[in-house]
Amino acid sequence: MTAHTSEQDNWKKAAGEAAAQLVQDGMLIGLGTGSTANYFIQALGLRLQAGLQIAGAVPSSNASHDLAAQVGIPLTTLDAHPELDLYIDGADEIDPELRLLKGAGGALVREKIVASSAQRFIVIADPSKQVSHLGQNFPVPVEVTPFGVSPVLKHLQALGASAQIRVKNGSTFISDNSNLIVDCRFPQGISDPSSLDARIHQIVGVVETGLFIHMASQVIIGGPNGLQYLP
Ligand code: ABF
Repeated sequence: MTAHTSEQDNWKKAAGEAAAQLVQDGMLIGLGTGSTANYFIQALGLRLQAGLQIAGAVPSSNASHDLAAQVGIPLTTLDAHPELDLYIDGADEIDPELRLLKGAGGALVREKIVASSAQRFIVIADPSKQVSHLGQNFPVPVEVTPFGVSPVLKHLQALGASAQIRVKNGSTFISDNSNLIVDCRFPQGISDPSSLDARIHQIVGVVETGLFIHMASQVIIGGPNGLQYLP
C-alpha cells in the first residue's frame, strides 16, 4: 500500500500511542528503534509525565537511548535487568505468520537481544510493512564482525544472496556494536525464512541476522480504518 507520508506518519503514530497504552506501572520496558518506535517512546514519555511509573527501560540503540532520555524515560540496562516485561518496536516487513524482517536502521543485534529478553514483543507498524513473503521489499541485513567480512560474503553468496556491505551517506555503515552490515537480496525469493536464518547463523563471523522468526507476540497496525491487532 502506498500512502502520503504524513498519512503514513499518522498511522505509525497511532500504533505507537496504542502500544504506550499497554505499559503498566512497575513494568520493565524495551524500547525499539526507528520512526514508529520513536512515536511509542514519545507517547510513553507523555504517560510518565501524567503519572505512570515504570521500573525502567532498555533502549535498543544509541538513538533510542537519546530520545528516551530527552522525554524523561528512566533508563536501565540488561545487566541490571536481564528480563523485561514488554518490548515495543517497528519492523521493515511482516509476513502473514508474523515473522519479521528488521534492521534497515542497522540496530538489529540490540533489537533482537532486547526482544528475546522480553516476555512479550509487540510490533508496531503501518500497512506498508505487511508483505506476503519476507524479502519482498528489503534485503536481509546480516551483522558481521569486520575482520571476517570477506569470507562471510563468499558464504552468503553461496547461499544464493547478492550480498553488499552497507554504505550510508557515502561511508561504510558501522553499527552501534562497531560491526558491518551486509545486505543480502535473494533473487530466487525466501521460501523458508527459518531455515535461511539457521544457515546464515552457521557462518563464522556472522553476529546476527534481521530475520525475527516467531518472536513477535502481537502486531499492531495503524491504518486508514484505525488499529488492527494481529492475532
Ligand atoms: C526498526 O526500525 C528496525 O528494525 C527497522 O529497520 C526500522 C523500522 O523503521 P520505521 O519504523 O522507521 O519504518 O524497527
